[in-house]
Amino acid sequence: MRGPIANQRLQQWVDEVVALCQPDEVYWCDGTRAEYERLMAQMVSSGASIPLAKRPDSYLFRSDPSDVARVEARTYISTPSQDDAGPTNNWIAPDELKRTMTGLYDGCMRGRTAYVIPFSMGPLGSPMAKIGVEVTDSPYVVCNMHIMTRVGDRVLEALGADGDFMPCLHSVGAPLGPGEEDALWPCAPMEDKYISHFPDENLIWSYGSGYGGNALLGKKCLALRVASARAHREGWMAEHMLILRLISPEGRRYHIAAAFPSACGKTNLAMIQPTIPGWRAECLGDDIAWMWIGADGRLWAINPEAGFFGVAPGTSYQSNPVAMDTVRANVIFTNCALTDDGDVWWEGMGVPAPAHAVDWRGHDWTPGNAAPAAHPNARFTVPATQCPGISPDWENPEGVPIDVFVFGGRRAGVVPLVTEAFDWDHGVFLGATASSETTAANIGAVGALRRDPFAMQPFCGYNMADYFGHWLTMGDRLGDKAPRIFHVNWFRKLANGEWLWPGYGENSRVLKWICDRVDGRVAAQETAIGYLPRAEDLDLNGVAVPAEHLAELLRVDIAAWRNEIPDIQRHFGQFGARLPQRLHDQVRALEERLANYE
Ligand code: OXD
Ligand code: MN
Repeated sequence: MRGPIANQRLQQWVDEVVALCQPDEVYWCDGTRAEYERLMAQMVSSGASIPLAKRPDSYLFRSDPSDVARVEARTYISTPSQDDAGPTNNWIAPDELKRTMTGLYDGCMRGRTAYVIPFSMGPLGSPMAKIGVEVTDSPYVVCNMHIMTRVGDRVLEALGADGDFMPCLHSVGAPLGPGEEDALWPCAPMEDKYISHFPDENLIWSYGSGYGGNALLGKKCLALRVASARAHREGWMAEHMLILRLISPEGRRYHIAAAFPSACGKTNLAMIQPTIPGWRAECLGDDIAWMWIGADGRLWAINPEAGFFGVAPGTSYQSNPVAMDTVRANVIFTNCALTDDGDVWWEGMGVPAPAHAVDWRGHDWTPGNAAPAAHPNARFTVPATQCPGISPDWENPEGVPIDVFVFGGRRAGVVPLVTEAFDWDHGVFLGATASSETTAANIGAVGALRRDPFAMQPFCGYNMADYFGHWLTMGDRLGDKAPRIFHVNWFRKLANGEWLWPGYGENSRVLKWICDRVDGRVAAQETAIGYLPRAEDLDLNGVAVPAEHLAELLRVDIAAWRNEIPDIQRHFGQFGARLPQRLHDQVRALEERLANYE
């Protein structure tokens, strides 16, 4: 046990948590490799973690079958007034939520150790970095936090005696009676799970789930939900965006921040290897961007995370060779299948299914089995430093200047391959109306269409209408230094289900058009929905895209777009008078343009 903590407020908060949760022991994490290995060894001996004979220093965990994804239905933004959480968030008044959760936390760590994890989101020393402290009773969470954030003594040193931190309380919600045997993946039933945010207090309380997005509180909870509310108050931005550097053959660097809903290929795009000769890419982040206006008036960005928590199924040497090389060793896998020779396997890995495996539930599995071997939301947790495509600037405390925003979603129809916004307000409209077919990253229906503004629907910690207003204000402040805004859709399909666009590395062809637009090197056609490339404007040398596919990818289907309007109005209608007038103006302008392009 360490001596007294210099930061009184931290010591006091930990004392309060310990008095409430009553763990058997309290352990302050130092963030060392030895600590990681010790905890992992304990989990191996309990059976919770399976070492992989075929992958050095790598482990497989199987979650409880009920605890496989984020639980949006049990996620709360608890502001004093419900209006401040807005119609897209679940809300319970802070007093009531704290009362309910205090009841659940009372004695919830009995039989367990409370781990205190001081962590930094953002490189220590960056003007943008924020310190959090997570108290958790899950050693799985500690090991994942080691990878996803910067953990330990160096954070306490940076915090000092009076530094500010965001308190993050997490329990799996499964106290142990004397002598009671632990579950391999302890968690609470769905109705007792709460993922709660008190944005006005920069406070997070999570109970009942061990799954990444619900339990690694630095990620979605702190770096998006609480940070977005804080960014609104303080005049910066916390976004669900990858950060990518593209380098032209001449050496010009373009920094792209791109927002896609969960499981829409964000990690693939973050690690893209351009197929166009001479173009290169470097990855700076795959999930979250924090951005602020620098002294030069431009928008600068850092990735607050230190690792990748990626979706495994579908990751292959075809879809994401860089990720495959990143996960060769030193990885925590969750809910993948286990092969008989001691490796992981998942659907879409690009190698034949093993003749026999143990599926994510721990059952025997053979090809032809109706259920998948890996859960569709199976994950890998891996340090960013292991990524062969990581940018030398990924930890630069000053960040990188953003040239371009890209929004996107998964739409089988209607939405073209790429569209450039007419101007900032139109770009905000594209972000605010972005939509996608739902995936397995959240528990719920898969394949239904939902509006997912800026890919922030599950992650915006305040009223989404005010968030739209914040984007408009940021554009006003950035003026002619504002990044240009584009919308992409890699997921167009023919009626027979065939993909229209090859995707993956070939997406660089769209990114090249975007970069050429930024520097005024290529033309575009003005359409009712924005600027689109003409077929000849895209560099398609070396890729076979049938002319009729290309025509469809770049077609603006006026009738289909008219059909979108009622849904956009319904979507905006939920915000009532709080929706900025400038977005109403955008709907009207779109209607008028659609009428003119009859
Ligand atoms: C994620 C998500 O885990 O968006 O990144 O769900
Ligand atoms: Mn995400």
